[in-house]
Amino acid sequence: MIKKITSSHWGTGVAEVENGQLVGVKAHPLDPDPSRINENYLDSIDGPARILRPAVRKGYLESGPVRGGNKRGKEAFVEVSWETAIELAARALDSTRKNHGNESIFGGSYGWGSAGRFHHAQSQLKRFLNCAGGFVRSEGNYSFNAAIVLMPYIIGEFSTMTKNSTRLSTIAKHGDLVVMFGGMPLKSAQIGPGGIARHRLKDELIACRRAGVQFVNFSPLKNDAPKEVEAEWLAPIPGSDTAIILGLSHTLLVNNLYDQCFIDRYTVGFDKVKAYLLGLEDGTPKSAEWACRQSNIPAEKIRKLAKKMASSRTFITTAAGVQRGEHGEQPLWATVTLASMLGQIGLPGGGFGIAYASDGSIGLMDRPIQWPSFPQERNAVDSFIPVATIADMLLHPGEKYDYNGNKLTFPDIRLIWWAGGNPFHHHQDINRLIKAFQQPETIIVNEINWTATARHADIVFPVTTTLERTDIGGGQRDNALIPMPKIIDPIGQARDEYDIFTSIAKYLGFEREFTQGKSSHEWLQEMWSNICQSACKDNVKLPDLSEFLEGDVIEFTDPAPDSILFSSFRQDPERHQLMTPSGKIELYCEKIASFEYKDCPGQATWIPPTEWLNSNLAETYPFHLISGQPKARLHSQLDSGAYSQSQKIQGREPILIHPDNAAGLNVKDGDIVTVFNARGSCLAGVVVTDGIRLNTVYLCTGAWYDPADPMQESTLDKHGNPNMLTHDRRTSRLSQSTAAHSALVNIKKYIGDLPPITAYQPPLQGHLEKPRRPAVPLSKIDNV
Ligand SMILES: Nc1nc2c(c(=O)[nH]1)N[C@H]1C(S)=C(S)[C@@H](COP(=O)(O)OP(=O)(O)OC[C@H]3O[C@@H](n4cnc5c(=O)[nH]c(N)nc54)[C@H](O)[C@@H]3O)O[C@H]1N2
Ligand SMILES: Nc1nc2c(c(=O)[nH]1)N[C@H]1C(S)=C(S)[C@@H](COP(=O)(O)OP(=O)(O)OC[C@H]3O[C@@H](n4cnc5c(=O)[nH]c(N)nc54)[C@H](O)[C@@H]3O)O[C@H]1N2
Ligand SMILES: [Mo]
Repeated sequence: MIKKITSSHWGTGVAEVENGQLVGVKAHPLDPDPSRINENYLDSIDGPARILRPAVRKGYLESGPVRGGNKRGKEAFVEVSWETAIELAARALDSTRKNHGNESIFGGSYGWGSAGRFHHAQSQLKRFLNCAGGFVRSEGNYSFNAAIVLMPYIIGEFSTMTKNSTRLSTIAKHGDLVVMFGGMPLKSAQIGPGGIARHRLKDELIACRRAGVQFVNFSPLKNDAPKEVEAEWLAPIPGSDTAIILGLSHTLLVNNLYDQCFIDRYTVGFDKVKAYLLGLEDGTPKSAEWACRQSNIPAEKIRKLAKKMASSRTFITTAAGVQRGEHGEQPLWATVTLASMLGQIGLPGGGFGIAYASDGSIGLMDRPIQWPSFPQERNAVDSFIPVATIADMLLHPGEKYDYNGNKLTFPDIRLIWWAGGNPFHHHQDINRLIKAFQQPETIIVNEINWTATARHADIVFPVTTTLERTDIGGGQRDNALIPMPKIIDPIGQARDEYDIFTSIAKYLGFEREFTQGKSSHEWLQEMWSNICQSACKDNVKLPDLSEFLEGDVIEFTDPAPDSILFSSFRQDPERHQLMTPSGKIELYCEKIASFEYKDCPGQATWIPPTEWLNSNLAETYPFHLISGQPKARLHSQLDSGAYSQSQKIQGREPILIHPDNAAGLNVKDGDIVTVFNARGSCLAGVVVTDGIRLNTVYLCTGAWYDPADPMQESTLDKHGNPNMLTHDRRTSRLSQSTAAHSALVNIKKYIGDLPPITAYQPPLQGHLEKPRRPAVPLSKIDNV
C-alpha cells in the first residue's frame, strides 16, 4: 500500500492507495482532533455522481444559445468529445463578448472549490476570463459579509480582526466569563479555508474551562457550546440577539455599571446610544423586560448576567451564523457597543470576537508568512454585484439598487461561467434561482460531480479532484504548508482546470497571455520559490519542491500567540488610531447615518425581522428554520460520500425537532416529514432532541437538490435542501448579505411511499459520437 499526504479544507489526510485505487484517507497523526469528513472521499471520488466526460444540454446542442425561457434542469445532457465542448464554449464566450461586451459575462463564480494554491478553480477561471477581456465579478461572501462591510465603519477591517483575534489561550490565563451568541460549534471549526494542519479549538476550550472560565451560550442549539465547557444554555427566540444585547447594555447603563472612561477615550457617539437605550426618542427603553418580550429570556436572567459581566473579566463572541439573518449588521454593532460599555476591549481575557469557530483558526493562530496565489491579472470590467444578489441580477437586469452608500445597476448577463462553487447549494430560495438560471444565453460549469448547478448548465466540463493533481497546500489562516502530491490518475476524462482553460485560450488566440508559456509544473515551481523567499526572510529554510511534495507537513509558529485584539489601540489610541472615519470606535457612525437606510441606521438598533416567531406569519408557519453548516461534510461537497450518507435518515437529510413539537406533529425518530412554506418544500428525516429550542428546527445545508418532478415549477425536493425554504432578501442595503437564518416553515408527517433519491444519478442521455458543427453562430475569432 502506498501512503501519501494530502490536504483539504477539513484537514490533512494520509491517502492510502492500492493498485492505483484510493482505498482510504486517514487523519494525519499530528492532528489532535481529526475530522471524519475525510471519510467522504470513499464512495464519491469515483461514485455514480462523478462527471466522466464533457457534456452538453440537449436543447443547447440542438438550438444553441437562447435568451430567456430555457429549460435548464429539465433536459438531459449528451456527452461530447473534449474537442466539441471546447469549441462550443470558446464560440459562446467569443460571440458574447463581441455582441454584448465583456460586461455581459458573469464570472463571480462564488464558492469554496478545493484546497491547493495553484489549482484553485476560481483563480483559474478569473485569470482566464481576465485574459479574455474581463467579466462581472461578485464582491463579499456568504459567510460573514455583514461583518466585512460594517466593521470598517465602526472598528476596522474585518480581516485584520480575524488575523489579530484574541487567542483563546489568553482567555484561559486571564478570563472569567465567555458569553457566546451562537456558541462556538466544534462542527464548524473542522474547516479551515485552504487547509488546516491541526484542529485546536476543542483542546483550547477545555483549557479555558479547566482554568475556571465560565461559559454562557445563547443559541437555539445546545451543542453550539461543546459539552466540555459546561455552558449555561439559554435558547432565545432566533433572531432576537440584538434585543438581548441591548437589554444587557441598558442594564449596565441604568445601574451605572458601564465604563465611562473607556467610552470617553476610545469611542464616539455614546450620547446617541444612551438616548436610544433609554428610549428618549421612540418612548421605548431597551430594558431587560423589553428584551425579554423580544427574546423570551427572563428579564431577571438578563439583569443578573449584565451585572456578572460587569464584575468579571468578560469576553463576548458573536458567531458568523448570528449575522447571517435579517439585519445581521445589528447583532455585530450591538456586540461592539456592549463590549465598549464593559470597557475591556484590548485587555487580556476581555473584549469581544466575531465568527469564532467559523473556521479552525480564528482565536487560535495566524501564519507568519504570506502564501502566494495563482495570479488573476487585471479585470478590465469594473461592474460587480454583492455576491448574494445573483438571482436579482439575473431577473432584473438594468434595475437600480442600494449597496454600501452607492446606487448600483444590475448588469445584463448573457453568459455565466462557474468553477469551484455550487449556487444551488449556497443561494437562498432555489425555486427563484431556477427561474433566474433560465435567463442567460449560455451557462458553463466546471465540476467534479453532477451537482444541481451542473444540471442547470449548458456546457459541463469534468475536472480533476485534488487527489488527481499536484499542488501546494497552505490555508488562508493556517500556519502550515502541506504537500499535495498527485495520488491517483484522473477519473474518466477529467482534466485540470489549467489545461481546460489553456485549450480554450488557445482556440481563441490568447494562450500565451493565459499560460505565460509555463506548464503547471513551472507555475508550481515559481510559487514554491516565492514561498521559499518569504520563509527565508522569516529565517526558515525550506526544501526544494520535489522534496516538499514527498515529505511531511511543515509547520510554522504563530507570530502572535498572545494576541489580544485592539491591545495597542487601548495602550495608545492616538498613535494606534483605528481605520474608522474618526479613528475611534464608532458607536454612532455619521457616515452610515448619512446613507439614510431605514434597515441600517447610524447605531446599533433593534429592527424586528420580517420572519421570526414573534411575527404574524408564525401563525401559518410556526417553526423557525435554522440552516447551519453540516457536521458531516463541507457544504455540498462529497454529499454522496460515506460519512455524509451515514447521517441520512432513509436517505434524507436529518431535521432536529424538539420533543414537544414532535409530539404535536405526531412524529418520532426516523420518520420522514415534509417541510414547507410559500417558497418551496422538501423532505427530511426526523431526529427528536431536547438539544434544540422549542418551535425551532435545524436542517443543515448541503443535501443536493433533488426535484420530485423537475418538469413542474416549485416541485418537492425529495432530499432535504433547506434553501428550498429560505428567502433571498438580504440583511440590509448596507451590506446586501445573505439572511438565510431568518425563515419560518411548517412541517407535516410524510405518509406514503418514499420517492427514491436520484440526485447522484447522472442526467445523461446518449453520447454524441461524431463531432457536429456547433450551433453557436460563428464570428471571426481573433486575438483580443
Ligand atoms: N441556507 C443557508 N445557505 C447557506 C449557508 C447557510 O448557513 N444557510 N451558508 C453559506 C456559506 S457560509 C457558504 S460559504 C456557502 C458555500 O457555498 P459553496 O462554496 O458554493 O459550496 P460548496 O458545496 O463548497 O461548493 C463547491 C463546489 O465546487 C466543486 N469543486 C471542488 N473542487 C473543485 C475544483 O477544483 N474545480 C471545480 N471546478 N469545482 C470544484 C465541488 O464539487 C462543489 O460542488 O453556502 C452558503 N449557503
Ligand atoms: N463541518 C462544517 N464546518 C463548516 C462548514 C461546513 O460546511 N461544514 N462551513 C464553513 C463556513 S464556509 C462557514 S462561513 C462557517 C460558518 O460557521 P458558523 O456561522 O459558526 O455556522 P452556522 O452553523 O451557520 O452558525 C453557528 C450557529 O449559530 C446558531 N444560530 C443561528 N441563528 C441564530 C440566532 O439567531 N441566534 C443565535 N444566538 N444563534 C443562532 C446556530 O444554532 C448555528 O449552529 O462554518 C465553516 N465550517
Ligand atoms: Mo462560509
